[in-house]
Amino acid sequence: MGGETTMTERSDIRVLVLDDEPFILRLMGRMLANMGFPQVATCETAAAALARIDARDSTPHLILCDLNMPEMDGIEFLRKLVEHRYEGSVILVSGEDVRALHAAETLALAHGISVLGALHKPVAPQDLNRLVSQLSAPGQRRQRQAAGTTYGPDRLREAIDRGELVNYYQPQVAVATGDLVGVESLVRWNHPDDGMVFPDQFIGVAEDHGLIDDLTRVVLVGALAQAREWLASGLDLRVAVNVSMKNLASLDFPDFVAAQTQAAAVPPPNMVLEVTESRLLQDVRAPLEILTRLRLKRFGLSIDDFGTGHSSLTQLRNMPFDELKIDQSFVHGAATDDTVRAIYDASLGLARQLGMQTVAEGVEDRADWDWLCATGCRLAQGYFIGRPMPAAQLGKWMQAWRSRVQSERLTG
Ligand code: G
Ligand code: G
Ligand code: MN
Repeated sequence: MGGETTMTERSDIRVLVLDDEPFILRLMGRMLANMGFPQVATCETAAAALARIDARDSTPHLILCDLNMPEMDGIEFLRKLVEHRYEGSVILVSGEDVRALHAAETLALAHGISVLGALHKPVAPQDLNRLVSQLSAPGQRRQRQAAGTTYGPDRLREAIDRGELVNYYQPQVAVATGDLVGVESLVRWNHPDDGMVFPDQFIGVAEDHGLIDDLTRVVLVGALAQAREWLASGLDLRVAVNVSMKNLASLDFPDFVAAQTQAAAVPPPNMVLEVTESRLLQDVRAPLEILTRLRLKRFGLSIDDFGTGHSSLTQLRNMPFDELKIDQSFVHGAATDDTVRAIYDASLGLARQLGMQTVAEGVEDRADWDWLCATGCRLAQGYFIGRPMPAAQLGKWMQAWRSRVQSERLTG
């Protein structure tokens, strides 16, 4: 699996186009044929499409679906797809405005449907081609999700005690100069049998079974040791560590952080704690006390995933954060998507007015980077700059990044 679908694979794929306009059906049919799909069926109504889906030997692997249709519309059709146990992929095609199209895509994903993407009419062949090229990918996605629930708290407890958790570090750079300013620590589980396990598969388990305090302490101590090593080699970097709201229930947390930071001889402002609100806070007293004490000790406090509903305006009002991380969903594509841009602008403006430092997460391409340059966001983090990596790779990454900043003229 992986890579692009080949032409021979395309000939095996049954495609169904659903649209109430016969003209669109002819157009899309021709476009798909030109892309190497010989098996294209067309339907003018959702009911006819469902009949094909129910018939074993005509069930499509890919459906291109219009949204606005008389009788059953595309939204209702998506729900019916789940009822009819459709297991193939879907591409949404519509002349509706992009926010309606985006909402429909989000809905389809929430239904658990494998959505390759949404296309605005008139459809450009290269856009369609880009989406159908992902046809081999959904299997991989499902695999990663399916592995999600297999780790019990006992095994995780062992992993923490045996030192199987390792910190990866993702660079954060200054947009104006390209200089490396710091890193975010992202924990991985180096599982002896299963390989590298990602945190979305065990952080929840740790939070639900009283292991998150020990997990965070291991990550924090590791990050501090690494920060000390970097300092010793002449690299003055901020190190950010993710902290769960559940960590902010133990009142001795600030003393622990302060003692460890002092033992590692790392200046407190070099240690940044990133906080996301994982659920509604019933009692703010403990987190408020803990964060305020940390702030008074000069640690950095960053509000993570800002704007997602987990990190709210209320939190911003109440807690003494000095940095705001704009969530990746409001960064990537900000240059071209009006909605994303509006939320990005509002977040940046808010941070400025409150005198907070800003970090944009999810900088994935050159357009995102240029957008940050133009808007004056201070720090950037994302795949365009560097992926999370083991500490040992940072030196090599720095060299490569420096030469990219020059050769690609990334800074003004
Ligand atoms: O690392 P990834 O790149 O897959 O991170 C996925 C999620 O896991 C992110 O939301 C991140 O904040 C969270 N995460 C990563 N490392 C830690 C950690 O050490 N502690 C906590 N509480 N969350 C973490
Ligand atoms: O929730 P938190 O912000 O702590 O976690 C950051 C998450 O985002 C990690 O899972 C990290 O691997 C991921 N990440 C980092 N850079 C990018 C990026 O450019 N694009 C996307 N989609 N994810 C990213
Ligand atoms: Mn984070």
